[in-house]
Amino acid sequence: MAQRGTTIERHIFERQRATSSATGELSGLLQQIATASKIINSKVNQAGLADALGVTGEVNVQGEEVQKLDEFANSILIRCVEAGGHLCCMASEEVEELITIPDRFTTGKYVLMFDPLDGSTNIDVNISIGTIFSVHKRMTTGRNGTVADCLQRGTEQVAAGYVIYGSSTMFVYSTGEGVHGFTLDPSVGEYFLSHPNIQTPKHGKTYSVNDANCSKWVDPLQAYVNRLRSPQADGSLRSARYVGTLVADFHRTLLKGGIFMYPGEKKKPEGKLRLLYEASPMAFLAERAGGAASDGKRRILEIVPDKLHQRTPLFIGSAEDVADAVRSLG
Ligand code: AFP
Repeated sequence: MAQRGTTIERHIFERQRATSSATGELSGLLQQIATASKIINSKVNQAGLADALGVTGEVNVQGEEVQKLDEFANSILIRCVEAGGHLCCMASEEVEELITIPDRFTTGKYVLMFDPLDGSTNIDVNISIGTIFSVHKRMTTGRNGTVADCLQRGTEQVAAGYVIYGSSTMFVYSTGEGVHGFTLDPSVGEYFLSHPNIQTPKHGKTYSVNDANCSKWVDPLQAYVNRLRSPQADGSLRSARYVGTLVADFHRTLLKGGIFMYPGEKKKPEGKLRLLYEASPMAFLAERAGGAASDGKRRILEIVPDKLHQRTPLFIGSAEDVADAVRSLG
């Protein structure tokens, strides 16, 4: 087991050495994502000074205003990984179509999907934001990957992770064996292992949901959330916490337990969050840490996507709390 203080590069390399079939391609890709995150972090840290706040005037594929930092993070991520020779294609929450690898670079066996800057509405008010990523092995052959390579079940992910630009910057990832968290030491510009083998408690006292949407939910969901607001059998009360950045709400839930949910609504049963860039990578991490993730009926990781920007309801966190939510929804 890696020691606290191990650099992320060494950690990735040691995991590669422990896997006899590893070629180093996934390790190379993860290191490039880590490098991109440091560049994004540096921009996020000086956002108010560097004229990086505010909107670009464009609207993205999700119908949301594109922030300058969204656009910056998206292009830095693409630039850092496209030349590595590890990828056959990419998909980003910010880009409508599949992102191909330019002809001047070689292609590889992996597919990368990402949300370059999660929590955009929190950028201008200095609240935690993040980057989320998910890696699959390609299914098709040929030089370029296709949309079919992206539309795989979450169970097929070979790696997933996120970066949280918070009170400190952390890189949290899993290649399937354990979930490991690294904290960026800004004085050295390096991530060091600070949270080895994260385990989510089976049950937690916090629930996290955008409460203002309550009237839009189906009755069983309203009844369930009402129960969370009420004293528990032993008289204790839960705590409500909601940042409005999935990365931040998930990070807290991963470490402390409890449940985060972004449910569907009566008129919008598919919910808001994107399966491929948000729910699926977080579900991979939650399960690897002993937690669970459901859309209310099925495991998130078992959903077969049918389009790149598909949305899904999400209930994620402590295994017992997610099971309780699913039971309550009937
Ligand atoms: P962006 O990545 O477009 O900023 O969306 C943030 C987000 O998808 C997710 O991070 C939050 O959990 C959720 O939206 C917050 O949504 P509400 O503002 O509707 O609560």
